[in-house]
Amino acid sequence: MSSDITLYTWPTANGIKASITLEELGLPYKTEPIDIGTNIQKEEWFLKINPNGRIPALVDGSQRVFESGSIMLYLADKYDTDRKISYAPGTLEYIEQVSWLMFQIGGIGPMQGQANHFRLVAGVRSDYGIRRYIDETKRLYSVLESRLKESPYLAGSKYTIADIASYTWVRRGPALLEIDLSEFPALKQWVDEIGKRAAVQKGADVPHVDRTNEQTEQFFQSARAKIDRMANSDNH
Ligand SMILES: N[C@@H](CCC(=O)N[C@@H](CS)C(=O)NCC(=O)O)C(=O)O
Repeated sequence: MSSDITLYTWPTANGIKASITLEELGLPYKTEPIDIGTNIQKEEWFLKINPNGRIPALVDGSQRVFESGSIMLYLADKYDTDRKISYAPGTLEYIEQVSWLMFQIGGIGPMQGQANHFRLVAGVRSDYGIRRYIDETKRLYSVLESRLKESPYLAGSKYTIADIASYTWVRRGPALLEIDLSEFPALKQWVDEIGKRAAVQKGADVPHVDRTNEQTEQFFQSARAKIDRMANSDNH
């Protein structure tokens, strides 16, 4: 099947869900780097592709697709005819796959996103905010842990887009939030295994940004240290 795909993205947890999916499917695509630090994603031309002004977004011929979850479903439904990383619509596993995908989109993404904000980015220090969102992130990880104790992958016996969606967030839990994944052994094993896939490694580097892992970790550490130096601003 032919495709004419342009992916507008940046190598963040949401961005790489789309590039990893494209790499897993072996689909050709063009990448338009959207450095979210410069706010190009709020420009008029980009809002026509994603009215929400965020990455990732994709254009395939005359079709625009925004929201990482809908991009993954679109690519799987249209191009994964061999069912390499998805289950076929109409099957029991398909609904399981969509359920775990929505669990990530509605749970881990927003909660871990807020945890990242309070722990690394906020202009004030809120111990309440940090605790609340890290605790909630860990609670969601424990839901994944329970599932992965009974099933090799989230939707069943096969690695699917549901795994990709949670993987991109969970892999960053330790470096960003100092979450110790050894508390979640099945989840840790799953993260380590998915991280070895060639398509995952390739897709996680789209677009390539010239920064080593050490520099990235150093950047996260300094951001946390900056928050730690502030006085807690919560009213008790
Ligand atoms: N629910 C959206 C969230 C997208 C999102 O929050 N993207 C972030 C990067 S991970 C972004 O574009 N941030 C820049 C901004 O908010 O302006 C999705 O899953 O695609």
